[in-house]
Amino acid sequence: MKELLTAVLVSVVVAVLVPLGISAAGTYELPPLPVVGAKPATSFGPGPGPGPGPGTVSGGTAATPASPPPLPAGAIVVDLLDTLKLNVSAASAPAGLLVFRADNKGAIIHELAIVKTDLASGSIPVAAGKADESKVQLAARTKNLAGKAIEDVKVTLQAGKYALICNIPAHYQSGMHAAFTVQ
Ligand SMILES: [Cu+2]
Repeated sequence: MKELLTAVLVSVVVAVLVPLGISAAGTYELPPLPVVGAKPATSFGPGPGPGPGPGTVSGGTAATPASPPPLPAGAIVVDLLDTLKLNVSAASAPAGLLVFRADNKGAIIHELAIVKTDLASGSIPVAAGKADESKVQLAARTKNLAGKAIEDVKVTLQAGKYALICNIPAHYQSGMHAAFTVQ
């Protein structure tokens, strides 16, 4: 009688515990924890969207800050776009120390090169798919900027005619240039 009672008790205990994930052997399987306040991992580099297109070059800057660094006072903002266009916030500036913010709004790699030339911005001779920089005077340039990356370039420019270009292969020819005058 006592043995029967024990058997019944064990059965009852097992019947109660097993559905809770507790085996008769006493091991306890953790149910999946509810994830509270989980945030997607901070992602760096190209986000969702169109993948790398033609002309993508490996390398470039890696990490992208979650929020852009403060815009330096008087900075000239140059938006670099995957449409292979380049938008400049000003067409001219007084001679002296200037700050250009190259802001890659796209997903593919771009750069900004500031070159001094009397040629129209779109008339620099092209060699091997790039503007021939031996035909102009390079004043400053950014690193290759990965998608969403930003770089501020400080450069002292004398008065004259300049061109702002992205010289990633094929980008210049496709329209990534703008005239800029320093007065
Ligand atoms: Cu470009």
